[in-house]
This record gives sequence, C-alpha cells and structure tokens, in this order.
Amino acid sequence: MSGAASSQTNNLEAFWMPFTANRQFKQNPRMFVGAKDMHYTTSDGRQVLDATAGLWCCNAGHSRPKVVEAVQKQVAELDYAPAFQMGHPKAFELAARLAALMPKPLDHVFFTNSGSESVDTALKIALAYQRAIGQGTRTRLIGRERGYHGVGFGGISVGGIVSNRKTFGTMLTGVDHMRHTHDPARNAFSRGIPENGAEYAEDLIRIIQLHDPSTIAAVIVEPVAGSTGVLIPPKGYLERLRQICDDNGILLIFDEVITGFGRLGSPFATDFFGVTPDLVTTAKGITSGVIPMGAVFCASKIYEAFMTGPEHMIELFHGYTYSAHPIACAAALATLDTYEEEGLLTRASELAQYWEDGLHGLKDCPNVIDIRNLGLIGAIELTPIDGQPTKRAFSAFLKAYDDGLLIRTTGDIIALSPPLIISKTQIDEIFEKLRKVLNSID
Ligand code: PXG
Repeated sequence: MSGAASSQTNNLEAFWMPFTANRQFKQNPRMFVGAKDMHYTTSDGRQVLDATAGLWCCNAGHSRPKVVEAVQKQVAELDYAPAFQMGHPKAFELAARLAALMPKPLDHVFFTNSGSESVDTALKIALAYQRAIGQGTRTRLIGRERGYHGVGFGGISVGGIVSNRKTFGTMLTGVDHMRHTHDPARNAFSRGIPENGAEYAEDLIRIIQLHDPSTIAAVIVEPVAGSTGVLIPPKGYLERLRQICDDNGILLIFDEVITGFGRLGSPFATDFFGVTPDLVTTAKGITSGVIPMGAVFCASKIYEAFMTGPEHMIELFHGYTYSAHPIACAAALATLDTYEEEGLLTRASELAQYWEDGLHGLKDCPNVIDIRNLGLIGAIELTPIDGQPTKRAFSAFLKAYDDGLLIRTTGDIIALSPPLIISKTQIDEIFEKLRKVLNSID
C-alpha cells in the first residue's frame, strides 16, 4: 500500500505528532509496523536498519525474547500496584540491581516514567536537599547552552535549546546557563574526546561570582550532549565542573538519559569519565525502550538527609502514579539480564574504534564540516543550505529512509546511536548507505 493510499484509508489528522513536521508527514507517512533485533519493518514491507536505537533507547535491539516474555508474564500476574504507601517485590529488586551497577555513593533510586520526569525529579530533590541541610537560600539551578533535558518546565528552563524555550513564556525563574563547549574552530573532526576547551568549565565560576554560591542549588549537564547534535566534553572539562561544584557546596547532576546503559562502552558516563555526580537522571535504555520508565540515582548523603523527623511522615512530597510500574520493572529486570548475558553494557568499547574509523571515513563527502564520535555515538555536521537551515539534513533523513536506513537529524547534524547489538557488517552498511545519501542530496 502506498503512503498516499494508507493516508486515505486511515485518517491521520487527529494525532498531533510530537516533535514532527505534521503536515509533511501526513502527506507522505512513514510507518513502522514491526521490529526485530537491528531492523524495523515498514508498512510497505521494507526492512530498515536502525542506526538510532529507536530514539536512543532500544540499546538491546528490538523485541528481544527475554524482555517480551517478562512483559507478557507480568501483565497477567500483577498488572498494577499502587505506587504510594504500597510496594511490590520487583521494584525493590530492580532498585538494588541498578544501584549495584552505579559507582558508590549513588546507591538510591527514585523511579519515574521518562527522561523529562527524571529531570524534574532530580531538580526538585536538589532543591529540597539544600533546604533539608539548612541551605534553603540555594534555590538557583544552572544549566548549559545547547543542553537538552526533556520538555517539562524544569527541563526546558535549565535546557539551552532556543526552539524548545522561546514560545513557552518565562519558565522557571532563578535559572542561569553556562556556555556550551562546542568549538569547531579548534576541535573539528576530533576523534573521541576533543583536546581543547577544558576552560569552558570556568564559565561556572563567572556565574557563581555573579549570583554568589549561597544562592545556587545545583548544576545540570549532559556528560555528552545528545539532542543538540552530539557535543563531546573537552578533555578535563567534567572533572573541573566537579571540582568547582565541590568547592562551592553545589550539587552536580549528570543527565544520562542518552549516555546511560552502555552507550559509551561502560554502564554509565560517570564510569567512562571517572567523574561522580551527586544525582544521575536516566530513562530510555533502562527498559531498552520497551516500556516507559526513568530512574534518578541519588548519592546516599542526599537520601539520608531526608530520613529525619517522625517515621510515619512522608519524607519527599513527590512521585508519580506509575513510579516503579510493575510491567516497567519486569521489562527493566529482563533488559538488565539481556545486557549482562550479552555483555552489552561494555560492548560499545569493543566496537568504538571500528565505529570511529568508519564514521570518519565520510570526511570527504560533500558538505561535511565536522564529524564527532564517542562510544557508539556519532554525528556528521553538514553546511546548511543558504537561507534554509535544517533542510539539507532533513533531505538526508528522507533519502536514508528510502534506502532502508533510519538516522536522526537535529538542525543540520546527522546523529547516529545504533543498538549495542550491532555487528561490524551492519556498521559498514550504515556508512556505505550514508555515503550514497550524502553524495545524492543537494
Ligand atoms: N534528557 C536527555 C539528555 C535526553 O536526551 C530527555 C532528557 C527527555 O527524555 P523523555 O523520555 O522525556 O523524552 C532526553 C530525551 C533525539 C532525541 O533524537 C533525544 C531525546 C528524545 C527524543 C529524540 O535527539 N532525548
């Protein structure tokens, strides 16, 4: 069935699609009807190689047997349990297993249903923690230009993507932003971690001097910024941020919604960079994208600071109806089993060099002005068409889809983040297809 025919039989109008060019899509729909391992199946029966793990989430690949079975079993056994003042065993088992994966002292886990909720949760815990330890004047939150922290009001406030902010009013007050670290003049075509730019961390000092440390609760950054086009932190940058936060009584939050669960070749970016924040936000890969779920990891000192006062009292006035949903917990436990059995949380480290070599092989393609990579993440930045920003990369996306390859684009940047089960042959296939795409678009 052609796209046009299916759009006539199924009315596509009612669904207001998220972060989508609705009118373009509805004229030429691109529909997935199945998925297995590294591939999607389209409504017209084609196989599409998934170079984006869905939306950076299907780290174990698609429709993996253990996860499918666990979800099927759980829905028949315990479909839902109240999340407040009641529990179910898998929630505790999952929290303990997750805590064991994280470096100490990040040993407590608060469950959410998405990355955006994880970010809101972490920001709220940071504010409440400062108040709990007698630092109630610390109410400011610091983010970074070009940061993406989801779409809640907290996340867009600390986030630094102009289009995600400009139409939504004044958002949270008391927020400031550090400079981003992207420096193509010095770092273009860096392989892995760029050499130049540790000094961008000193921008936090400027902000601290402007507002005074006694007003700042927390700093939130993505260790590797994903959505805004894969910005890899310069050598020494994250270490310096940690130092400045420590020196000034400020909590450091890593948003690991993308980097968590093996993307860089270690379970979390905090392991990869050897920098331990006070809070870590996660989602996506926690269930390999199968069921919505997020988790915020908290340092023990933070959890302990709330465990005071009368024991019958609620310590943190925060939570969601679906926090630690039984089906999400079952999916997450089976996902962790799959990651462990197949060594997926470290597999990207074995493939990283091969990935990097293949990706940088596209340097000579038309309009390529930068290539960046880390673990199993890659980005290819294109020169925008004069007066038509984003159009060139969007054409690449459409052409790649027609050629059986799913990529993501943001601005004029192509972002790649395949499932961690990818083979070397499939890595070759991605770059061969991309070469053809880049050579054939305007
Ligand atoms: N933090 C980070 C760092 C993210 O990347 C979120 C929070 C929000 O997660 P939820 O689950 O609320 O969407 C994200 C989400 C892309 C893309 O292609 C990235 C995300 C989502 C959709 C697309 O860059 N990141």
